[in-house]
Amino acid sequence: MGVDIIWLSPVYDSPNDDNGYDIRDYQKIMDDFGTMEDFDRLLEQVHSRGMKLIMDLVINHTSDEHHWFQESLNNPNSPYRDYYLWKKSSDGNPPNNWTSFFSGSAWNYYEKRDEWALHLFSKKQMDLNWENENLRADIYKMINWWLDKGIDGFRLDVINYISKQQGLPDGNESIGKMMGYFGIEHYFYGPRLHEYLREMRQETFDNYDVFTVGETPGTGMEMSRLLTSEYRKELNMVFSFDHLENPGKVRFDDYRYDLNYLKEYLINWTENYGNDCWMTLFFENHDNPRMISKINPNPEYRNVLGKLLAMIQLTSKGTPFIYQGQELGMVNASFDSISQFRDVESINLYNELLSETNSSDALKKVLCGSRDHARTPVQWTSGMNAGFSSAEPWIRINEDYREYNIEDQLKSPLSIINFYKSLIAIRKSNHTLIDGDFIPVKEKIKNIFCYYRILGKEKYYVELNLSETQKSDQ
Ligand code: ISL
Repeated sequence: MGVDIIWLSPVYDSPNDDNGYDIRDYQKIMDDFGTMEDFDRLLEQVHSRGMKLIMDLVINHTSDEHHWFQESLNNPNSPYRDYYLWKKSSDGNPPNNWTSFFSGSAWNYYEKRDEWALHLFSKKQMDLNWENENLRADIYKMINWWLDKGIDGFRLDVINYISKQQGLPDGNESIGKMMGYFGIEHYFYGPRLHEYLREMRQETFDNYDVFTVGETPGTGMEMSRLLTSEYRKELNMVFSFDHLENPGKVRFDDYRYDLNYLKEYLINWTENYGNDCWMTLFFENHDNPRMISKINPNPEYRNVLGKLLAMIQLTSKGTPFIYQGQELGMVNASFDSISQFRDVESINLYNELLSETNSSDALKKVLCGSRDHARTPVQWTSGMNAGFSSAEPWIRINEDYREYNIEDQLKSPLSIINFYKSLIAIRKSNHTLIDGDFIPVKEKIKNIFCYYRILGKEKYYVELNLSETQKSDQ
C-alpha cells in the first residue's frame, strides 16, 4: 500500500469484554494473538521494512480482572486500594446519575467494600483514579517499558476522560438527555487533564523519539488546539469526531450523511486549527460504521464514493489514518439477527431498547450505528472465509468478499486499492500534498469541493463532485 505506520488496536491480555479495551495485564499479549515473542518479531519485522508500529494505550480504565482492581477490591491494606474510583452511597442507589456509554448506570456495587466503583464503559472496565500519584507513576512505568521495547508511539484511548470533577457530582439532566449520556460534562475535559498530559509526556514520551495521537471524543477544535499546540507539550495529534456525523445527528440515527458538511468541517479546521497544531484525517475506525454506507448505501455509488473519500483524505492537510477495509471500499455488514453481533455496546443497547420497543425496531436502530460493521474480518481473497482463517471466524464475514477482496482488487488497475496505492505514492513522492498550503476555492457552491495545495512553485488542484449527478463547468 505504501503505508508507513501500523496502529494496532489493543493486543494485551484481556478477558475481551470490549475487544481488548479491557486490559487485564498491560505487559502480556492476549493468548488469541500469540505471545510476547510473536510481538517482538512483529516489531522487528515492521522496523526492518522501514515502517513504524504504534500501540493502543488504554489508561482511563482497566479490566476488573486486572490485579490492581482485584487487590483494590479484596485487600484493605493493599497499595492499590485507591487506584479506582470508589464511592459510598447511603440510600442503596448509585452515588450519582452518571450513565455508562454501554447502557445503564456507570456504577457497580461491590459488597466486599460496601462501595460502588465507577465504569464509564462496560461493567468490566473500571475507571482508574488519576488523582492517585502512585497510580500515575505505575502507568508511566508501564508506558516506558513499552517504549524501551522500541515501539514508535501510542494512540491514547479516551485520554480526555482521565480527569474527573472532584466529588463526582450528578450530571446535568438536560445535557444528559441531549447527549444520551449523563455526567459527561464532569469528565470529558476535566480540571486536571492538561496537568496529567504534561506530566505523562515529561515522564515518558519526551525521553524517546515517538509520537502520540489522543482519542478525544467531544473536544472540538478549540479544546483540541489546547491539547495539541506544540508549545504546550501535551499530545502531538488528536482524533476529534465531529465530522463523522452531520450536525444534530448521532451514530444510531438513520439518515444520509451530507458530504457538504465534511467540506465545511475540513475548510474550517485547515484554516483555523492553527499553525502549531497538526490535524488527523480519518473517516473510519473500529468504533464506527463504514463511511460509504453512511453517505449512500446504493451499491451503484460504492466504488466512486470509496475513491472520493480516498482523494479527500490523501490530498487534504494532515496525517491520514486509513482503517482496514477502507482501501477495499468496505460497506456495512448485512447482519439480520442480534445473535450475529459481538460488540458489548450493540448487545447492551439492543437489550435496553427492548424495554421501549419491539425486537425488529431495536435491531434496526442497532444496525444504524453498530461498531461491528467495521469489525468483520479482513477480506484477503475470494476463498474460504475470505482467506482470513481456516477456522470459523469470531464474527461473520461480510458477504461481499467474493467481489471485494484484496487479492482480486490488486489485479484490477481501476480498483479502489490501486487508487489508494497511487495516491499514497504521489503524496510520498513530493511535499506539496503534505506540507503545502490548503486553499479552498468555490467553497460557496453546494456539492462542489475544490481546493489547491500549494508549496513554492508547485501546485495541485483537486476538484470533487459531492453529489449523485454529473456536474458541468461552474
Ligand atoms: O462508542 C462509543 C460510545 O458510544 C464511542 O464514544 C467510543 O466508545 C469512544 O469513542 C471511546 O472509544 C474507545 O474507548 C472505548 C472502546 O470501547 C472503544 O473501542 C475505543 O476506541 C473504551 O475503551
